[in-house]
Amino acid sequence: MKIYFAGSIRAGRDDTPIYASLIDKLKKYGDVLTEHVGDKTLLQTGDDGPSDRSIHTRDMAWLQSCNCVVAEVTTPSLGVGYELGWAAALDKPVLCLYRSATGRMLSAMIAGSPAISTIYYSCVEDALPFIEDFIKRVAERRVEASGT
Ligand code: 6K6
Repeated sequence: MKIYFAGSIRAGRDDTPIYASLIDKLKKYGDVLTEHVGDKTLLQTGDDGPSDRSIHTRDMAWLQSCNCVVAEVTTPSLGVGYELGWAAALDKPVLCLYRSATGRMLSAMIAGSPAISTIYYSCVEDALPFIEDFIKRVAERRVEASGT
């Protein structure tokens, strides 16, 4: 199972510990292609990595090859929104995780998308049963698609 995890980078890194914890849990189910999203050394302003074009090319290839997308969307991010739009267009199963306690409201384009499942949670432990259920449904869909 190839899992694409999405979370804010240039839109702010305050939630990095939550991304790291979610990625750690997701690794139980397969390969997380975007483990770097939870890397606390990857800073919002960091510009010493690959070019933006190569980041886009690599991430789009991962998005196309993945079996599902899990996104932490509490910090609103243009890059994550872009990835979610592509994931929906590519017919990837998508799970969004949103911490409603922040007082902000999630974009209607995410919360209202029929192609995206959204769960509202307060801590990672609360989200785990929903993640497990989502991954189980993705695995079942893969089995059905392979005809076995
Ligand atoms: C590193 C430090 C500052 O900017 C960078 C760029 N590095 C990136 N490396 C890998 N993936 C990235 C990078 N920038 C954006 N992404 C992708 O977009 C990730 O998959 C995230 O899910 C999403 C974050 O978008 P922004 O708009 O918050 O950066």
